[in-house]
Amino acid sequence: MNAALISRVFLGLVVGVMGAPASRAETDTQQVYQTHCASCHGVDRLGGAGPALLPGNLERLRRPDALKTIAQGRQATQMPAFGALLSSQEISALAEMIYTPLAKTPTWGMDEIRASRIEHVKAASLPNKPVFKADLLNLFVVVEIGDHHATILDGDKFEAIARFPTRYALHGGPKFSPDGRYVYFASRDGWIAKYDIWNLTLVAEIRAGINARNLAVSSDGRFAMVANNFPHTLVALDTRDLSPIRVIDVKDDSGKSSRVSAVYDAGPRKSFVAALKDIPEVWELSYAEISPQGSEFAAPRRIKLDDYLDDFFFDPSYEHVFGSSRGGQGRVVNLNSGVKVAAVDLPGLPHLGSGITWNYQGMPVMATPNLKDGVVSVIDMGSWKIIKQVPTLGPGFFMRSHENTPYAWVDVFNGQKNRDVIQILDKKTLEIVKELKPVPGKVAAHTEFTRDGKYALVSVWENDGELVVYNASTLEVVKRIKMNKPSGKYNVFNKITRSEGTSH
Ligand code: DHE
Repeated sequence: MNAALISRVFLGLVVGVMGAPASRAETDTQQVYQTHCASCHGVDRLGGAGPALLPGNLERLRRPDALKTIAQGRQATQMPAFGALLSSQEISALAEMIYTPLAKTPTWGMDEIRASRIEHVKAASLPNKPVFKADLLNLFVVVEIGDHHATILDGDKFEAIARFPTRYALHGGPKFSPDGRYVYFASRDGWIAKYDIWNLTLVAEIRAGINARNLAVSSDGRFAMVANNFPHTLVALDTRDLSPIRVIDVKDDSGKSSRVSAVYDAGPRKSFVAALKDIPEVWELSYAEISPQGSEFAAPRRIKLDDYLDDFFFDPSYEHVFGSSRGGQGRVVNLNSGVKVAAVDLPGLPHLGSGITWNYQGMPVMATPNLKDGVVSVIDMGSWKIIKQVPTLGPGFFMRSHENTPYAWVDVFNGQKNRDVIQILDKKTLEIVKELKPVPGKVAAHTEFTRDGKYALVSVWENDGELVVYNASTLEVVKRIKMNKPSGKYNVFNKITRSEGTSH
């Protein structure tokens, strides 16, 4: 953050605190914060080298864990232990403070976004030849959320080519440029990074929001679009150097603003499609034309709906979006006409974003795991009728398959029991045919296939975790690679070709 911005935000903080007279204890806690925390987390708690310490950004950190982190630090990060420096009362007061909203709502518009950009190296100055030997289309990017790193993995040898630090708490799938050379990451704190895989080099970073959901990269590779929870904006970036192009306020006709649940690239339509949490609309932002006036994304197309849709699945042509309202009925909307064409009653909380497709008895079907119920729903994409509810051992997050494999792999780690199991669904019979336990007693999650579909990689989602490589036909383990809470893994070929078995 630049000096002017720091002093402006600090002034805002002081005024905010003065606006509502602070108690002695609050003032003391502010002082403790400024002395020990501000240099990394920002004087304003908006983040810096360390993550933002705001209630919205900390939703996923339980308070007891926050106390523990302050007292004991975080292994393999720059977060030191304060247990010897601060009393337990001071630590509790700090924890209380970081879960309290700021007195003044912070601003994060074009000026702040532009000022945050760091160009580590000019992308064009880097050689157009990889600095290592491997099948460039069979690489994996593996996100390790235990210590906030990413690994570039050779998908033939299953060996790490590089491992590098990322921003705190990446979320959503990293996105690739169409040739697979660059990968773009988004962190929950709104940091977007561009990494050159061929040169194993971080190119640029920019903070597009204070609390982001995900990013999408256009199928022509020119633009990135960032979905923000806070502020209520979509932010368009130029992928060459991540410079910001436009900040789009997300509002309905009455001026009510909305969090953006996620944004997706609808490649065949040459547009981005955004899911909105608080207004019943779907937004489409076209990148079909290069505008000489630079007016890209100035006028999103707004499709008005009769309900909120915030989790999306697209059919392969991107003509239809199947959305769920997280608890309500699923709806299929034709993106050309903007008209709802079907309603689908799914139990629990379907995780449509993890849906996959295949051909079942001559018809294209999609299948989705369920965050709340132990079920995988298989749906005919012609009639949008449910073909089968396949019971699983518990609620799951992700499912994956590949054109060259007869099975879909389903995790079930979102419940209390059986979190160490991966279930294997036969795509022909729609029956579960096998259960795998990569490491008994340890959480198993998120599968991804090699480019040829011959091997499946599963995460053991623990700090002393591993990536377990299975032969996708025999279901035997062929290799185990130690990793620090590996979460998603992304195969370059499967992603850039939009394989039917992987999320997009
Ligand atoms: Fe995710 C993708 C939403 C919690 C790990 N998650 C996505 C996407 C959405 C989404 C909309 C698709 C965007 C994309 O890939 O570009 N996730 C949500 C939620 O609403 C939810 C339930 C609550 C929240 O706090 O945001 C949620 N997600 C989680 C987790 O708790 C997970 C398991 C751990 C974490 O890191 O936060 C998690 N989400 C992931 C991963 C992907 C993802 C690994 C990418 C999956 C992929 O294979 O493409």
